[in-house]
Amino acid sequence: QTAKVATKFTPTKADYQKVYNRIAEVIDDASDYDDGSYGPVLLRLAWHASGTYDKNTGTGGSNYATMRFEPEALHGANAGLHVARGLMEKVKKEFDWISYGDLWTLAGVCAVQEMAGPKIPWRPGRIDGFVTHVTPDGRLPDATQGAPHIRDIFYRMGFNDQEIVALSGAHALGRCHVDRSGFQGPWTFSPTTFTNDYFKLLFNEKWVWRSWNGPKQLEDKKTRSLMMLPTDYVLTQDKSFQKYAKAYAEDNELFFKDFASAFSRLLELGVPTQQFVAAEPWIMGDEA
Ligand code: DDH
Repeated sequence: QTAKVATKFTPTKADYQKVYNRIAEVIDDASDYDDGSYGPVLLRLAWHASGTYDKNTGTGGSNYATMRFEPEALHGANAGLHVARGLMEKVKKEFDWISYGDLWTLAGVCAVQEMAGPKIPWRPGRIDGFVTHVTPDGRLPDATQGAPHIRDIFYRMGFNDQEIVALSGAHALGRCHVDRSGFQGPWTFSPTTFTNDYFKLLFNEKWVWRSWNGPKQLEDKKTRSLMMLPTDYVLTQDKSFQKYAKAYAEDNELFFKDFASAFSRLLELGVPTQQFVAAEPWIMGDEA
């Protein structure tokens, strides 16, 4: 007689690749949504799940996926992200062994890569936490503010000026929604393709304050169809930010390389190293 041994399912890279492939299908199944892709809103979910990290207390970050809980789901900055969480809930039903933190960060990686961006090194190991792990409101950037605020927020996560600017290039993608943030419109003419156009447009277009009833935002003088947030425009005004923003406007390859490394790090903030199942991050999507 053979003894029955209870075996715990240990997912391999191939299993995570299956999740990635499913997310890629979800991203494209969006003919009636925004610009025809769920990629931008999924990227925003991965960023807001990770960007709560505080290096001084070691709290926040993607480890416990605390945006599942009401206090954090209702934080003003997270308005609209229920769309992204709802999409991932369906994927979670099919692959119930993956943690929410791994799922959401993998969705961010998939979004960038499927929208023609750089490969983002990623590895699994996040665990689901509890409501007690929720961080206080106010840890994500406020678009109405200036350079000191941007530095406060991102230095708290452990990033420097160059990394702040590189990460901001994500605004090549997606758009603002009046019913989510109060702001309106896309930053670029190709909001579902990852490019350095955000930086190019910042310097090549003339940006003027939009006259409207909404919050202060800029529009391009020529077509009046693009927008910049006050925090975006600061990247052209602050001397240190400007240096990096110009470099990224001139060199797409440099932007891709620096974005990939800063974003990969962002996704791992607050995750104890011993939790990661692999010593080095993986490149997903290669065997899709
Ligand atoms: Fe952002 N972002 N973001 N952002 N963001 C918005 C949309 C998107 C700020 C404010 C806003 C990053 C940095 C900043 C994306 C990615 C990233 C919106 C509009 C506001 C407001 C939301 C809405 O109405 O739907 C501010 C302020 C900052 C800052 O750094 C000072 C970073 C670092 C990222 C990243 O991914 C690394 C993406 C993508 C969107 C588009 C979402 C969508 O639904 O489309």
